[in-house]
Amino acid sequence: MPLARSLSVTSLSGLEEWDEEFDLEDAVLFEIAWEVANKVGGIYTVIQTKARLTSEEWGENYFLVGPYVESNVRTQVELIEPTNPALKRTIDKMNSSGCKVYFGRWLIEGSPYVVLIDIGFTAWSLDSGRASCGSFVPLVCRGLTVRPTMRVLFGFLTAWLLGEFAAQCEQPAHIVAHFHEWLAGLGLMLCRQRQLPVATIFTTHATLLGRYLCAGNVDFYNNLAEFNVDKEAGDRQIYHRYCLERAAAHCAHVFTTVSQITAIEAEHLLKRKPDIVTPNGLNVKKFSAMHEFQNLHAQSKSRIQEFVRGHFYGHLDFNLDKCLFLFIAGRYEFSNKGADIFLEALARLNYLLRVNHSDVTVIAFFFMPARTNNFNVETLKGQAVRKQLWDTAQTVKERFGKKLYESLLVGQLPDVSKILDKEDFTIMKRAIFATQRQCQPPICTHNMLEDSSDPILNCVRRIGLFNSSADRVKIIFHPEFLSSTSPLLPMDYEEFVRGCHLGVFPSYYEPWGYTPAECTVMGIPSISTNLSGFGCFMEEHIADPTAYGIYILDRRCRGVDESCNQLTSFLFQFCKQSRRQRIIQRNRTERLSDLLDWRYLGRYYIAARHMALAKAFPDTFIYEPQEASQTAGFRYPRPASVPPSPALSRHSSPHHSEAEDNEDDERYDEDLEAEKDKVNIRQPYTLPMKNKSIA
Ligand code: G6P
Ligand code: 1S3
Repeated sequence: MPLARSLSVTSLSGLEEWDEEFDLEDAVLFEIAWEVANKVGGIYTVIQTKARLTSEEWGENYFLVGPYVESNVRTQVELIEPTNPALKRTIDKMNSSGCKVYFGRWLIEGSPYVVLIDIGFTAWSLDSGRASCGSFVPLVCRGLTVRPTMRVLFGFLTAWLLGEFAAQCEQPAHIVAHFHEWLAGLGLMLCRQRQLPVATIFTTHATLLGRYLCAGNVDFYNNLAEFNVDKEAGDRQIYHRYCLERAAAHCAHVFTTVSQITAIEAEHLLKRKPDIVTPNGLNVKKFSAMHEFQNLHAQSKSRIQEFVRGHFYGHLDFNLDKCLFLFIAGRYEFSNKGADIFLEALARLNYLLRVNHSDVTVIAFFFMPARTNNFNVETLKGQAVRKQLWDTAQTVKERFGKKLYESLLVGQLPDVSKILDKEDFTIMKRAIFATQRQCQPPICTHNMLEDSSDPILNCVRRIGLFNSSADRVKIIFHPEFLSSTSPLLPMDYEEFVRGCHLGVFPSYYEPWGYTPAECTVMGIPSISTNLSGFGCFMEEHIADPTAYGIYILDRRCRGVDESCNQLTSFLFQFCKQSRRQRIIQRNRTERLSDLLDWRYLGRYYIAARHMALAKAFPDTFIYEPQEASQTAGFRYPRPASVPPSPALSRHSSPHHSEAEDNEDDERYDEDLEAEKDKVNIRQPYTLPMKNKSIA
């Protein structure tokens, strides 16, 4: 389905003005990123989740451009012949000049077309003199196969692709090229330098310098205006990459970032204020019944409980039914992602739970990939012991069942004192003996290559949380992303998140932060910060975020110790909730998912494209600035019933019945739905592009 735009035509001779919508068949959208069909981090999620909506909007005229990675293509892409004649000619021409460019459908929702460039082959081809793309690729790339050169080549080849495509179009085409992150930035710069007829957009998902400065213990946000950016980049040996990023931001017709906080950062570090903020959305799955996601929580939780039974074998002296599962996940940037203050807050929480004689046990999972040489023996043994106990129980149960059956057959009730014989007891005793263990349950599930310098392990050593019986807070560090094929914890990430009680993401540097957003759409409460794009976005759109299970930690105006105390207090309050309060809170969290759906957030991308078209083709398109303000957001009101906090909740009041609570919630639900309909939050947003009046 091609893009529709409204054509507003005014005759100079005084003829009537009319508006007409027609198919804009000559407009083509290319979205270019290193993470197209290539999972590295969050940009993959942006592109993958947005694909359905963008495909619906641009239909056959939407192409994603990324690097060809054979292992990814084998599992995710169906290679086909290019459907667009101009693109087919472009790819043929590039291939006959020594490149390897593939075309296919990415097998994700929306099945978008992908153009994948084999950078390695092109590098080899250049090196061996087989490629005839000399004018496109600088000499500096030849003979080099290091990673930065790959990215430089990627930029060159994308610019070549776009230039060739423009030349191959029979009619002058209106091309929009949306580049993500500095890795693709060189392509954008070349498009401008060669004056290609392309409307360019550059989105930065984090600034290179920002990430480096924050990781280096700098008081980043209070000194944003003070940094000597060139010097700082040079000192950190990222000068060339930083220049690419800064130049791409300046060359783009439209420059965007994923959040307001990164917009401020970009203004100071890249010296360009973004034209529009394009927040990240998700492809939200809706269940027909509210309780379905609650059931999924219960199912996944029981799988996590199984794992915990194995991991803590011999030390299962806590009540699993009163056990809360917390987790943090993401790129292993210890302080940027807030793993440092999370650990410190866990130590303080442990103290609070102990002195208050709480019967709650907290298990905090850390999923941050680090270098390992596989699972450790003790961890694997835990699951084997658990399985053996299960098998033993099944064997005894069968023997017991058989005796019971035989007794009933002869019309007698079994003699309960004899139904388990000596052999049964021997089997059971042997199984119990196997659960004895000399050491504490392990903190880390893997053998770490850099065990002695690992920041999480060192912090655990310092705070002394070693999974001992007395500790109310236990820690499990799984230095690898989850996978449903893992022999240890065979769950995928989504399944695991659903089974947890709280996601904890106290990041210091987090341009957006998909992890808390993913929790939200699954109805799992989370802690984020007012330094993360997600946290600020939620603060702006929700009257009382905490009531919805969106805890936003203040890391702007408080020192580290104060923030840590606030985090401890969030965690402690959470531990004091009853099961019923947690269920109510999860329902509320899940209601926020419309806000994070691309159907709502896609509008910012649309506005960015319109802006770029109007800047690149000013004779043809107009951008009306109110488009950006039309994107102004919806604000969730404070829930009708009080927040499910133990201190404030009416649930503890004897006068407030469960039926009253339910009524409150139903009334609130209806009001909220009516409010959402007013701003049309659930429908895909479409805003036709306007073109200039034609005489
Ligand atoms: C869901 C299920 C309930 C279950 C509850 C446990 O709501 O539908 O049957 O009791 O989860 O909640 P909890 O917060 O204790 O894991
Ligand atoms: C970046 O990935 P990261 O985890 O390195 O891009 C993500 C997608 O825009 C964003 O969510 C995240 O905050 C950034 O940090």
